[in-house]
Amino acid sequence: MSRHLITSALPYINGVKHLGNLVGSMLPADVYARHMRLRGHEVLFICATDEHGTPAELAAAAAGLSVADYCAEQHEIQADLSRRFGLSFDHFGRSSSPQNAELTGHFAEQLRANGMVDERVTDQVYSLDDERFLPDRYIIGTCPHCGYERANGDQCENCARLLEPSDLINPRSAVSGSTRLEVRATRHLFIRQSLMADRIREWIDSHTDWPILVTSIARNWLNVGLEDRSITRDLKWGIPVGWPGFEGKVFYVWFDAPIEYIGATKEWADLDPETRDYRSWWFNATDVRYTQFLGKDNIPFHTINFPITIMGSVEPWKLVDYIKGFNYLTYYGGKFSTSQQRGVFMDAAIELLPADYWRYALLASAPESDDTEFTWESFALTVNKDLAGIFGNFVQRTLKLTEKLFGMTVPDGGEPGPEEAELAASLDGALATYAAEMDAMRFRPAAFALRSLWTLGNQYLDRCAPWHEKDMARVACILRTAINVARIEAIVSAPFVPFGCDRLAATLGLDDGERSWPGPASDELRRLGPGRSIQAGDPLFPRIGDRSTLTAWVAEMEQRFGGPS
Ligand code: B3M
Ligand code: ZN
Repeated sequence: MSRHLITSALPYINGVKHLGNLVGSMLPADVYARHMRLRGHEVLFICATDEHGTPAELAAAAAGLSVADYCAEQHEIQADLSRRFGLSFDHFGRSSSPQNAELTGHFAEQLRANGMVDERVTDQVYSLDDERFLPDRYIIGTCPHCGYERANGDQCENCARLLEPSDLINPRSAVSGSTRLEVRATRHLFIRQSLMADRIREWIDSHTDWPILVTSIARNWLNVGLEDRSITRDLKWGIPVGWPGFEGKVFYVWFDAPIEYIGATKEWADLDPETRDYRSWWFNATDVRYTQFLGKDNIPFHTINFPITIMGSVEPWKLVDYIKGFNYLTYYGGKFSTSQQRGVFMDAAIELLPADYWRYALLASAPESDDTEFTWESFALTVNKDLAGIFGNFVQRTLKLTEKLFGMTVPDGGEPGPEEAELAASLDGALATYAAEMDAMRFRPAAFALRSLWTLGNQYLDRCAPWHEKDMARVACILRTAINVARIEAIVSAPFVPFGCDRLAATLGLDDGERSWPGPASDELRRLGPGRSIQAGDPLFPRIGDRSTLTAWVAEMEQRFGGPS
């Protein structure tokens, strides 16, 4: 047994996340956490809402709430959705917590003491009517290159040219539309990233097992050269810097957000200080293996910026051991878009269909080696073929026939023969393949391996055809064996489809001790012995539509959520 710290990228607070966010970090992290627990490891699975920054302020203003109230409300909404999707965080924290403020302050102090930060005065646009400095993105005006009237201060969305706010013609505030802007000098802290470039490169090179997606993005950034970056902002909402000369300034959201991985662990520990110690997971924690899950846009912050914070502290805080990065899930080839309401968001998804359907179907085509496309049709086909047609169907056939012939008990009779020996050997092989893919966090192949394992149950039933068998002792042996296959499936499928597996476990009357990772299949196939009572259950995974209505269902979903464009 070893200790595994697992974090998912922290979902930003400004609204419900879409399926791309879910499959790109939180969901695979959950499947891995559940798998590692199942294999008997000690797991701490941490996530939190990322609550600082201008987008939170603007979303709060749009909602007519104070930022604190807005964040509190949105945190609850996201926490509730996480639960409904079965995300088994040990703690779902908030980057606005006092714990994170304290740790962020600590890291900043350490960086300063070690000569890693300095102070610089920069010119920035101040809006007199908004009474605030405006980040480049919140200054809009006419593009000097193409004449587009809503170009942002950092880039023109129309011609894609990079801009400085001073390039804009007729600049105005994106917050209020005010044109009363002026340039003011303001003091900020800069982290001297260039000092760490060689160490970061060495550290990345030392991780030869990391996905190419992760190392290639990190190396691109290193090759361009690390610039010193400001880690403070002139905002009201955020973690106050609190140093003389920095009154009214807060840390930049991307400085404190990754520190919240540690902050959230401390939040968790503070809930039960007698038994929990956050430092045992983070400080001098050489016995801990730390794995991060994140989308590709977050890779630079996790391979460069956050490690620089850690290394620059010159304290033995834990660096990540393995980064599982994901490409994008696209919606009919395009981007999921919150503003255009294109694509599927977690709240709508969970109203529509059970969490297990999303969990399995999304991971079965996880964007691991490339971007992948979500379409309603392929989603429904995956659910209907794999979950309903293979796993659910096997369980249903087994239980129905058992009920009909023997009542709701595991039937007595017949010793296992060559068919059962062959089944056991196939199961051992399939379990080993599945476990290896899960250990390696290769989720698409893992889903494929799981489906192959499910198929073995169906093949066994088809081959033995208990419905044609005259010898009732033989029928009893077949159904008893099949019930035990269902038990194995209920155990090992739980990381993907936890809700269905809980229902199946209840149907089979399994207690927790009977839900641990299976040993050799020849033993496991005898675990639920004759006479034990089981319950009838509803179909585990009802199909989406039937053959005649599926096309109409797909059309309806495309109509409602946007479809091929
Ligand atoms: N909140 C993801 C995003 O909003 C960002 C991740 C933070 S991880 C420390 O794109
Ligand atoms: Zn332009």
